[in-house]
Amino acid sequence: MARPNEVVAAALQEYADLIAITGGDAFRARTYEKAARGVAGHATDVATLDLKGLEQIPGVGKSTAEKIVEFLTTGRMAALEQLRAKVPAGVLELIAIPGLGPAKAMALHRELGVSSVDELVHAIEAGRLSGLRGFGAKTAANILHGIEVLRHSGGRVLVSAALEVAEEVIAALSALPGCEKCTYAGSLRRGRDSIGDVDVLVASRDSKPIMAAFTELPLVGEVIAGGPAKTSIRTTTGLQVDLRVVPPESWGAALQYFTGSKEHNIRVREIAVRKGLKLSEYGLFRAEDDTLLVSETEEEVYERLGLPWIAPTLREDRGEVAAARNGTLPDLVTEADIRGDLHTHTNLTDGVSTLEEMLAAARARGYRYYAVTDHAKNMPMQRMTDAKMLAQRKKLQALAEGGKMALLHGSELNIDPDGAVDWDADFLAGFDICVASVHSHFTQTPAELTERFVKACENPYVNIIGHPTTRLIGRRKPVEPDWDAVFDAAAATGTAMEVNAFPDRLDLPDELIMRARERGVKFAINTDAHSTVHLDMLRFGIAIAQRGWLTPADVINTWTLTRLKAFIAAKRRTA
Ligand code: DGT
Ligand code: CA
Ligand code: CA
Ligand code: ZN
Repeated sequence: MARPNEVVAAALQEYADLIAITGGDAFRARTYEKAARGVAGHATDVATLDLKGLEQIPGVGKSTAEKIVEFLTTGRMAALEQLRAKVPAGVLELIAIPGLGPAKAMALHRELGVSSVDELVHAIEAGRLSGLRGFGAKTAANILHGIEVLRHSGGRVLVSAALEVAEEVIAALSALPGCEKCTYAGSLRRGRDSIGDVDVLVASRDSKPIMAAFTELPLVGEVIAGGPAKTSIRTTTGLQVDLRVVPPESWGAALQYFTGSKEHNIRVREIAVRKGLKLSEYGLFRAEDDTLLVSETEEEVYERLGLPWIAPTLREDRGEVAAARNGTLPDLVTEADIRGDLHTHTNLTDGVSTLEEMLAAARARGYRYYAVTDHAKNMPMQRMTDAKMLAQRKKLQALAEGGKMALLHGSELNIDPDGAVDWDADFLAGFDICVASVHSHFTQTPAELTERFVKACENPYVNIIGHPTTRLIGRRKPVEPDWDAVFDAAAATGTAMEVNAFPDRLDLPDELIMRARERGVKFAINTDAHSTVHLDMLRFGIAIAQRGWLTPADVINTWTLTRLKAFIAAKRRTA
């Protein structure tokens, strides 16, 4: 199962949505929404907390804590069930459409009887929205666009959600007596930014009990297909999981085959054919007499083809097979190379953990340095002021005293439509490091966006462009400036591009990382953590960075503090 915190947070979020949809008190809805965020971001498993412990969670008051206890002990939340009974399931589906809030969803249901996404499309196409107050032609077009974005995700899920399911399946199957090895393959092993289905591989002499146990797992919603070699299920949340059981001696070949990508496999098979060999999920064979040569480990399979082992994150047929043959595979950046996180938040703005909690979590990861970069003042929702920023800096400097982990005081600046940022040079000069991000005006023309990013890069105090494309996977499309021009400006000015590790961002995406790297850009792999638990999302950013062929030399937060400071100082000298 998902972490109890996630399950509880989802219930509270649904409760907040239902309050809003049913026209309840907006303030109450926000209270539960805040509580959901607090619970999701809380480091302690909520199932281990009592009422008092729960009330310590940011955003959780007494009545929310009572609901959580009720939910954890009975599996139900009476208040939630009551509201659920009032709202058709399809209406909840409507608010998943980007740009359609609870109020509009409820109006559509009340006025037009719309209770599913399909019905909404029909209503728009039939022009039935035009009579509704607050639903002009532009709104209808926006809604259609939102539905398109939603559907474009094509049933793919975030890598974090897929990993959670995979880990639960693997933990259960690994505990079975006949299971010799168990791991995930497919796009999840390759670290893609979205996952179609989860592929799990088991090595065992007897597949039957493994398949049987698999179909009995609590997360199974339905069994799609079952057989001795492959069984597919759909989880209760709709994600497909394919399980293949192979004999232990075929493990390497099977893992290689089911890791893919298909395009990589085709390229590798071509090499086999040229050498008079045959490669399949069962092994590497001599073509003339079908003698099995190797298949126990992936390394053997690649070696027998005259290749070094190729990291799964590179297996996309983007030149990795040629690089392997020439001995020019990149020395990929790993989680162990990262010396510090350079984009993080606290509860001074929209984070849920305190500064002290974030620092403790960063120290526990063994970081040498750590930047606190709360939101800057031009984002009205965050209520940031100069005084608050300066007070935080003072506090940070006191906390840094004598500690082994260096602390950098920074901010996540907002790049305004013209490319300017929140503060003037004098104030900016007081920061140790600045991230600058686009948080508004996503619909500018490509030319306007290009100019905006280039100008931000030219600011001597902007060190990192945060989540550059601003995409939210499955929810918001990336912005599209002339990236080559932006990357050239970044390289020329000594501005790093972020690889934001948050699973719904993963931004820059891998193709753009490759393009930027070719133009000499440096990168920072950051979590954008809003809670202590988010610091662990670094792994997803590392996978995307590897898919972009990044080495430690390309990534400024693998560097020593001295070198990082020199990078920042060099840019400031242009001021
Ligand atoms: P996904 O699930 O859409 O995120 O992407 P994958 O790569 O996990 O694709 P999936 O689940 O259809 O198949 C897993 C792996 O199995 C795939 O990466 C390579 C291998 N595979 C599947 N079908 C074929 C095929 O027809 N030919 C070859 N060469 N490999 C295949
Ligand atoms: Ca898959
Ligand atoms: Ca599959
Ligand atoms: Zn941001």
